[in-house]
Amino acid sequence: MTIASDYQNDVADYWNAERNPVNLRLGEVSGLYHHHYGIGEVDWSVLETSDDARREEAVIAELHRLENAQARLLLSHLGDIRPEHRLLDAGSGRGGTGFMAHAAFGCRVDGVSISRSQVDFANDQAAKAGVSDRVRFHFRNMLDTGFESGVFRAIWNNESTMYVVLDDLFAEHSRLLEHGGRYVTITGCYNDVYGLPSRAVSTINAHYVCDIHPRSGYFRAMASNRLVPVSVIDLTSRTIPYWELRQKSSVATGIESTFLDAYRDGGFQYLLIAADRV
Ligand code: GPP
Ligand code: MG
Repeated sequence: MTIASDYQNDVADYWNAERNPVNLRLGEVSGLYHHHYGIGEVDWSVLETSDDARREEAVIAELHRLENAQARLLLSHLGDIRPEHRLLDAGSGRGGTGFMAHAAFGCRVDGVSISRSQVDFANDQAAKAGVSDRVRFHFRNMLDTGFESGVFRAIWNNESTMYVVLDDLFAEHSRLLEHGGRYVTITGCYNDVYGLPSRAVSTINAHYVCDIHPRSGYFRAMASNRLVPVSVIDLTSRTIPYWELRQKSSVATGIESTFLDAYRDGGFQYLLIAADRV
């Protein structure tokens, strides 16, 4: 059974209905549709374009460029990936990171999502790009994928860990990864050195029907599941410019100031964690 709880059903309902211009308009720029945020310096000159329609287009292209940069950074931490390796995108959305992985490494990529609309959308994109034999999306649960043990060289979660219990997730990843394989996540987490999460974190949880984990929860669950961190990068300062531009854009959704407040007060962090399966 792919959807195993009322909560997962609520999550699937959200993503089956989701049509935010901030995702669809950005996706139309290059045909890569992402469900994650961006990193890197903003080219603020996009706001100076005098023609309204052209300015809007330039801002959207700039946000898309920053989201691509985020996915590229994640992929650069997967290690030495060769065409014979297999990769898994856990919580694959409309497929953006998976298509970039296939383009970068030439290997087979599988993605799983509990949203049927997302799976269908991503498989349509694969067909359009003529890569359906190498990039496949499945209506499956990342906690119980049904794939054979030890077949993946690398697995990632690009902003999808906040929908699951980390111990359950990492137990499944640990089963699926070959010995010496690599796991990478980019995620938002609350800084539990300060104690419990702020109201901003609760607002983000309510907005996306998710449950943001404390930072320490990642390392605890990895240690329990044979995943040894090899890189931890705090991307908070590198994602703030993306949110500042997004806030000024026509595709803002209303959650922008909440992210900016949460990141600026130090209670919430945008992290990349890479770990080896030992
Ligand atoms: C959504 O991406 C990402 C999440 C719901 C995960 C939450 C991430 C955190 C860092 C807390 P999206 O591209 O669908 O969102 P939006 O529609 O806001 O662009
Ligand atoms: Mg988005």
